Amino acid sequence: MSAPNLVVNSDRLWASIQETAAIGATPKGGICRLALSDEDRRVRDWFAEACRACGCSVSVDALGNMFARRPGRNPKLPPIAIGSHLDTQPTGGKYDGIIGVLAGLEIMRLLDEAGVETEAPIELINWTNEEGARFAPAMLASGTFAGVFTPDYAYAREDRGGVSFGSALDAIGYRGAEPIGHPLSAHFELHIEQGPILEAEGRTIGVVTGVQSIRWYEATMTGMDGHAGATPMHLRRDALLGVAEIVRAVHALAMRYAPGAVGTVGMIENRPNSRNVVPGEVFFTVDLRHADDAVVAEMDAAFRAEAAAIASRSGLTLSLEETWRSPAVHFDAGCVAAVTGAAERLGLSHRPLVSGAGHDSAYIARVAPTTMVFIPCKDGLSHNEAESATQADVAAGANVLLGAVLAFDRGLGE
Ligand code: HGY
Ligand code: MN
Ligand code: MN
Repeated sequence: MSAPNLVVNSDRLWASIQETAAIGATPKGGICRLALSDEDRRVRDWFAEACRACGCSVSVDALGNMFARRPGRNPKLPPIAIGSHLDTQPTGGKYDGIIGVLAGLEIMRLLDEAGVETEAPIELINWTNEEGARFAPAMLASGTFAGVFTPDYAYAREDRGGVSFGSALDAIGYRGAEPIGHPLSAHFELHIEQGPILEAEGRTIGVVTGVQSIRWYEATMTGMDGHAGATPMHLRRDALLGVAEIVRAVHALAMRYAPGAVGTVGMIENRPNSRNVVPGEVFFTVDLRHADDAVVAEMDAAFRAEAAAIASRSGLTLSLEETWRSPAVHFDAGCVAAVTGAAERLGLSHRPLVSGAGHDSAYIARVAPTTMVFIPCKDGLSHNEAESATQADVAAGANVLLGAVLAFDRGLGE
């Protein structure tokens, strides 16, 4: 049966978002569901059961990526994928990644109820470790699926407690039997914008044309531990003072390339972190981004020079390593057109957007025609427990996702 004018069940989708938000809920109304944690295991178990309950077969690959597949008329066609992630930041919100997976679940439920037969199989994917909060880099499992990383590299990533990705995957029982990587006809992802543009312009849908360029660094600044009371100021080699200067330098660098550039020092581990010891060693991270790879390369060179100068004039030693580079991504014009057409058919206000945040789609775009659908989030806030979106916008995004997937599917059948 072809797809009549299907509309997602907004209340059911909203209820699933609120139900899963209880897994890893934080007192401030957010979620802490770090990749491969026990909370991640619990939401994965919930997800697998919900997918099976609406007629999907569920498989797991060797990196824990979960695939819920609904058969189509033509089994020779690779599945059209709807993907995103269920892992969160330590103080994450209820919508980042989650609405992409649960809107896909709602679409599976709807197609099952309506007895719709698509041309291609439809495959709903929960990508492991999108956030990179516990195991760097971000998008590690989708990147391995796309051939960017090797499985051994992924398994060897360690969290700050020295636990490896591979051992954490085994600990939650999600090292699946499926090989990593299989053909996809397309990949569509619904996500909150995580920025202020759609809300500021009063638009409901962002038609995502690409993802900006990202570079991550890990660094250690080394000085000398000293007594906070007995060490005169001119004799100190205060590693934290040096890092404080680097924090300001990263901010100033991004401001020089603003408004398109951003720069963040997100992690700082101060050692020995004792109130009466001059810090002798500080671990920290840097995240630089811009839509243009060439600008990020310029920022990289400037950052390295300024950080080295700060260390040298402060009598400190800096070790700096680039740990991740995700080049700017341009999404598939056919997929972008499918999203634009779906938004227009639904009479929803929309505009093209380049994503400031990284997403699994950025890597899957290397192996399948890919694009994303954005909806607004309140005040553009994300990676924050106060992250919020409206039920109406989530439903609108899910209906655009549905319309784009079905339009792409019809195209495969022609
Ligand atoms: O880092 C990012 O942009 C994404 O949230 N993982
Ligand atoms: Mn996300
Ligand atoms: Mn995120």
